[in-house]
Amino acid sequence: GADLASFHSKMGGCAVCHDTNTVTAAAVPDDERDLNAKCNTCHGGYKALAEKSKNLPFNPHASHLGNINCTSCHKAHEEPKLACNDCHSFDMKMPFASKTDKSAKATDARKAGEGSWDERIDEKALAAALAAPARETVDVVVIGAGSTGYNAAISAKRAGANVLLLEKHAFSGGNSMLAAGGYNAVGTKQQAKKGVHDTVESFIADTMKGGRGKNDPELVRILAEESAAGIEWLESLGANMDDLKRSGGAAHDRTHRPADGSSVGPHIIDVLRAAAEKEGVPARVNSRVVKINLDADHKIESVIVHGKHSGYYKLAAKAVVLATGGFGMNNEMVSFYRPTFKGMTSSNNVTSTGDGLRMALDIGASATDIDWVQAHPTVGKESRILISETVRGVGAVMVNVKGERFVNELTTRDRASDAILAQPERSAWLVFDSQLYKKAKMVRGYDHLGMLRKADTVEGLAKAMGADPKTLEKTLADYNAYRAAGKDEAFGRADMPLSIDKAPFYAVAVAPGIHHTMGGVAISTESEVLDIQSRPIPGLYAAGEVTGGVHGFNRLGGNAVADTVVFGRRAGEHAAKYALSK
Ligand code: MEZ
Repeated sequence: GADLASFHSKMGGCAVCHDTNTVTAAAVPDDERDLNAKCNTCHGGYKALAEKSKNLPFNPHASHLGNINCTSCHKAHEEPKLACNDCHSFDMKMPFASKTDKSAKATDARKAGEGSWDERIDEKALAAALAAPARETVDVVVIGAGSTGYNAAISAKRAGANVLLLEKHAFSGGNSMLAAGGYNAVGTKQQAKKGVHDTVESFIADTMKGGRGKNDPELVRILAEESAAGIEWLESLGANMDDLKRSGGAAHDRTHRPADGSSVGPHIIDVLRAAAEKEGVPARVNSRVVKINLDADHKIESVIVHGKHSGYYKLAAKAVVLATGGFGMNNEMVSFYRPTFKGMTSSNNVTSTGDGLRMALDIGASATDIDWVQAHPTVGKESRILISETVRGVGAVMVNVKGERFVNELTTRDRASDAILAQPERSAWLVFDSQLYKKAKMVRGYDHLGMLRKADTVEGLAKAMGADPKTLEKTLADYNAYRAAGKDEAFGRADMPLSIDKAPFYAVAVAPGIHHTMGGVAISTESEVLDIQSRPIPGLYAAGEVTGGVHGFNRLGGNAVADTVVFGRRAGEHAAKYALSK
């Protein structure tokens, strides 16, 4: 058939791509790095490819996914897969798509909110792997290569452990890859430079208030106290977190982001991928953990991995760190735990399916706050693209279909989402002008994706939105006047950084979408996973969105990335300490 493998084999057989001694599928490592290196030998690296494809309508080699394996999309023996279409719907013909399925869109586009990761388990192969001896042994296995997993793995390695980082997807990054906003931290040099008088107590108070007081106060204190050290750690690995802004529910500017205005998630994932590589932390992709095994004393003994090429195998480990993220893309779990959100779109990566949570519950972990699911108020209407809180933070207002503001744009997400869902059309518009367009780089991305309406006058914009021009003109005039007077008389918005009066004017349609699952496994302050009697399961650690307790009823914007770094590092360090003591 006309696939990539047949094309290459005409140039000299299987050895063109595979080492001659590893031509069988079973001998191909799941991380496909050697294959990728072969691609690069002939085609150049990622940057060279981005240059070559720069004239395509969307440059697939310059996406926020960063430097991923070529084989993530160009699948030699299978149909190609445009990874972008996990979230987008680009109608782009991939080389070597079959005759019946010319566009990658048809293969990959997923309907809004349709958790579609195939997690079926081959029970026979699983039983065989369980019965067989371990194929490999390490001190610490970290499951999930998002920000939490990378932070845990690098920390465990630095603590002296032999570590393996496993990722079920074809490339690492997880949900962190989609984090747009920033990282909340208090006591940083960035805050000092800007003259922000923030305190740990204020961070804690905001987080507890945002979480409706349901958070675990000890975990919140750790998040706040270690937040600045987390920024320094990322900087020491090569990150830039120099831009500072305010997110919803925060009393101070404490959300740190890259100075060039780019999204925080792809930036830190790039940095963490490179750091892991440099420090010798192997990140094995295409490797899904399907089961965690305890020994007779209820201690961690091993995991069963389903490798794309290597099949089911046992990996012995003294400690496991769960860094598998939440379940926002698993419709079944969302419908069960939060029935009112059934079928709602989601801003999450396709990897957020709750598999880590289910594996932990299967071995006796206790769940906490499990029914608390967050809808982000501003996901692009009828899409899966998050319109970052940064857009409101930097200065956009939110109006209904008539063109009227109806909520404080910087209130907490649950309140903003409820306010939108109370509008008859259950959606809203974010409105801003050319000043914001220049300041918030991500907005240019939304423009590139065709999500913005644009006009030279407010009247023209209102018409493009289907709103009443006079109403929208009055709304913006009132807002600009409140800003000039330093007081939002209508909704008490505290921070109004920009006026909205410099043409051209823009609007983007938004509606709430599932964004974060606050509940998860219960953990101790040392990131140990607790059983139903609140005792640690020896050797099992967890951090990030798979855990519950840090965010309470509602997570504040910017606290998730902080969570991944602060608790990811803690989980890695404690797991290594435990493993090395055994
Ligand atoms: O922390 C988040 O979820 C966040 C800041 C999201 C966003 O709107 O950008």
